[in-house]
Amino acid sequence: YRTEIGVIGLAVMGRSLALNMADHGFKVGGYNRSREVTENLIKEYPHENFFPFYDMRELVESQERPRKFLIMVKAGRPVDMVIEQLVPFLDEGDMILDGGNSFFEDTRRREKSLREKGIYYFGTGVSGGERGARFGPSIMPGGDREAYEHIAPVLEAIAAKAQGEPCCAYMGPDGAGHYVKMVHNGIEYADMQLIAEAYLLLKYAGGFTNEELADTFSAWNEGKLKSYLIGITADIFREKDDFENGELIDYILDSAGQKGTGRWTSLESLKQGVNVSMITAACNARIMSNQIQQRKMASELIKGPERSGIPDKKAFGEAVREGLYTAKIAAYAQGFSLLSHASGEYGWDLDYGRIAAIFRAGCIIQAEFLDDITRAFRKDKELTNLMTDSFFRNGINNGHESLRRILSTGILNGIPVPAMSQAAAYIDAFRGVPVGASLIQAQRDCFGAHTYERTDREGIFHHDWGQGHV
Ligand code: NBP
Repeated sequence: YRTEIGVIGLAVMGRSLALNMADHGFKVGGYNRSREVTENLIKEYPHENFFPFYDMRELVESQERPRKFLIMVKAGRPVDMVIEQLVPFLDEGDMILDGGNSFFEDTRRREKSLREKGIYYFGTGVSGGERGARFGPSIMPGGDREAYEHIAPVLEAIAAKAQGEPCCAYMGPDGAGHYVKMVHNGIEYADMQLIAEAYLLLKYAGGFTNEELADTFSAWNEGKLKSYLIGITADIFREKDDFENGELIDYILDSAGQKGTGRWTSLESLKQGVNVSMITAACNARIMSNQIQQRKMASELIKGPERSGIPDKKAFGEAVREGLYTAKIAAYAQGFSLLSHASGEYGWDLDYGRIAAIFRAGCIIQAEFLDDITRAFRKDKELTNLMTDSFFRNGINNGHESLRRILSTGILNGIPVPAMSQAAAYIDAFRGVPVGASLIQAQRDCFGAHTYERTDREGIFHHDWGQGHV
């Protein structure tokens, strides 16, 4: 036999992962539906450990047993098509890993149907984009616990390393890996939106120039906000434009794309009954950003407030930093409570400390902050919301006033700050202040006899409101 693992789908991600495995000494067979892709790959990136195949059966026959395949094709129907083509050539005990961004319900279905055929299926979240895949991504595999031992050596070898530990760990059965990847992406949406709002506040309320923004974000990247996203943001503000004077950021159309994993997280959270309002706000912010024509037209019709200047730029910058950090705690609290709820719902027994630990390198949300999350979950395995951990509780207690102050500045200046606003609303509802539900219960009982409970006595009550008929 010539190969130890086969990669099916050699576009950007499949190619990068295949070469990463080959670099680590694994003999990799590669197959792509269109043969030119494979031909170009061996021409551009020849590697002694990479073997091209143009026939799926030959790819299968080249491998030692149990065979292992990593499918890296477009999520959805293409994954089912590849499985249909591959499975007839496989034997019991062989393994298929789907490394794409598949929807976890699809993964649960595929895992179940392949398990009935004796084939192990791993829904494997991979984060870090092309560069991560090539030189060390964060990897979230879910599937059969025992069979995982067969794929662990290759996945852990190619994964990013944080303080020497691989950023890859067994997540749980069936869809657990893809679920964690989905929530990772949801958190990434919220994280990016919060940074964008900090940018808007500094620029339009604080009057920061691109150079000042770059310096501010660089300084932030030395402290508790230190992360991949803050680092690239600092560099983005310094990037000169190729065509015009000044920095590229000022020439990029104000309309953001999305591929759907943030939206999945949001839809799933409603199904689970978990509040991830900041992830939803981030999805909505992108949706609003896409309405370019309407925004242009409405800018002449709908008035905004006069902008007032900020007297002390330095103090404002500091408040934005604190507010951003506080909102970030709320975003992660939301993401991890969704994981916690889903773990119970689907019977996954997720290890949140471990999940935060594998996000520390390789992926887009990698940050110092994740060490604190791991510490919180290691300290208290029953922790249901990060905001109750003493470290994060202090963070919120110290930073909430800054968050409130910058939010008011934003709103008074007509700057949209939807994710930060949701952070404040989430923190306030969470800390137990009245949320208006008593009135809602009264209305429900009034128009629909839905009953209500009381604060002063046990039981279910219905009041004859006398005016409930519509
Ligand atoms: P794409 O998502 O662009 O998919 C292209 C690959 O899918 C090509 O190899 C293509 O073959 C193959 N393919 C398609 Br389309 N339909 C097929 C079919 N019916 N049968 C067989 N092969 C088929 O590739 P990518 O950007 O490398 O991403 C791969 C996966 O990784 C996706 O699920 C993506 O969401 C996920 N992901 C991407 C990133 C990223 O940064 N790009 C990060 C993390 C995860 P062809 O060459 O013959 O058309």
